[in-house]
Amino acid sequence: MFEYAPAPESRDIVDIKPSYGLFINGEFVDPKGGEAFKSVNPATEETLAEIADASSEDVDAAVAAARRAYDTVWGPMPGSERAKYLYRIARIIAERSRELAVLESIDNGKPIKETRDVDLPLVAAHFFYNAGWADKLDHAGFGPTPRPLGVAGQVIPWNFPLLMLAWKIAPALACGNTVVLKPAETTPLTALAFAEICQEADLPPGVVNIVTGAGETGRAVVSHGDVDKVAFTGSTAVGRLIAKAVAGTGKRLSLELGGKAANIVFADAAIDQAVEGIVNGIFFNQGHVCCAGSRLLVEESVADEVLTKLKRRIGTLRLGDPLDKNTDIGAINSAEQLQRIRELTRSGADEGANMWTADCPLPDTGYWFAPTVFTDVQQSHRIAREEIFGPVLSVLTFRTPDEAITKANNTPYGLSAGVWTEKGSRILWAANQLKAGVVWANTFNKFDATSPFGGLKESGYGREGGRHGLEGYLDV
Ligand code: TXE
Repeated sequence: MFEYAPAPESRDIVDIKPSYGLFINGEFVDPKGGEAFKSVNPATEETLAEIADASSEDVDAAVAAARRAYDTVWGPMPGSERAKYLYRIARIIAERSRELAVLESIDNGKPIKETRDVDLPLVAAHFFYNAGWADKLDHAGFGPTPRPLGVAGQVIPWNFPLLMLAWKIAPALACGNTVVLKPAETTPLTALAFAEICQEADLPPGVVNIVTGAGETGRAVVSHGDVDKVAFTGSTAVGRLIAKAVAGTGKRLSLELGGKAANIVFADAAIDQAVEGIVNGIFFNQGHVCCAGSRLLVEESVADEVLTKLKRRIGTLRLGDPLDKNTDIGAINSAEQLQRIRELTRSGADEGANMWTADCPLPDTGYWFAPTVFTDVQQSHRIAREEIFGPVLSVLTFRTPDEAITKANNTPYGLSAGVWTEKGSRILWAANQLKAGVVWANTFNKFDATSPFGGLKESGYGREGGRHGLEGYLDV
């Protein structure tokens, strides 16, 4: 570990209330059953706030508010008017981004460096970008008279809480839909801050409704009879349940599920650059990333060099207080997720892979996991097949480009992949061979509001972001 002077971001700039209600029809209301759960800071295990636990009755009220707003205000509103609200929301997010970044880091455990430089700029960008579409839908080749779908029921995960909200809400509103969104139970605070932003922007009541709760609340949202479109990001297991619940109902569905991305390093790659990309690919956001480069496929002739440099680089990563601006690796989001990571990591060692862990002290309280690299990994090992969703890299080698592609595609998932090579022709060849929704070349984990993102195979279907992201919220 490096010695360094801590540079903590101020926690005082956020105002966390002791308890939060549900955001329905433009105001915060108590849940009908009076139930609540706690949101916990994963870096300290302190309770941050009591959060309302929405029952199916509360979800009914939220959907009714969304329907009313759709029928009377938002659906009939000209796109140019909707755009003004979205621009206003985008501007408020940009103005409050420091505060929102701190709140996200406290609730999620991710480093402030990431919430400040990645999450929040992208959140604002998605609102600005989609605001720009709202008045152009009739003239942009979507087909004759594009129309909104109605009420969208959206369920999101905890790894990028506010960014997943932006991916879902911004295009839905731009197209004229209204929304009932359920944030993940471990990270509700920035969605509730977003509800306040909707109030600040004078968004008409009912256009956005936020219902907090766990899987039961999510189930009530996606199976509600008056929801026209379901959008889900989360585990493949829950994605399957939702696909079954929606089957035969006529609802539109988009699913963004798990991944097990291959990050392929060819011998001719710029190795130092590739090492940075491998680190970013798997340790960004503690590896809580659906498109994380969790399988490193490295050409045998450079494997030793890559691994030596990689371990040296990992040794310089700073793990600790998410609010410290020097921190590279923050806290694992929950005790449950830490348990999952530990269990899968144990299986790697049990199945015969060689485990290396960075020599970095872990704080005494909170949920932490040191950066870990497995070598001698076989394709049949669970750590090569299952999504770990933590800072754990599985390394496999290959000898020929064909072998690299075969191994990369040997997974039920198909969300993303990376290719490191100085040969342009090989990049294009590999991009065509890889069964993945996104293929990065000489970079990894790059996101942009203008680009579509989404998976193949068990990683789901539908695209979010870019022009394609709007198609999921339009009918023609
Ligand atoms: O996900 P869940 P969990 C993967 C990752 C992780 C694993 C488990 O591998 O280790 O999933 O994480 C809501 N009907 N990903 O348990 O349960 C839930 O309340 C409707 C990958 O946290 O899928 C939350 O809001 N909704 C992933 C959301 O679904 C339901 C991101 C996601 O939780 C529901 C997260 C139900 N029956 C986890 N049950 C990615 N693709 O980025 C739960 N939910």
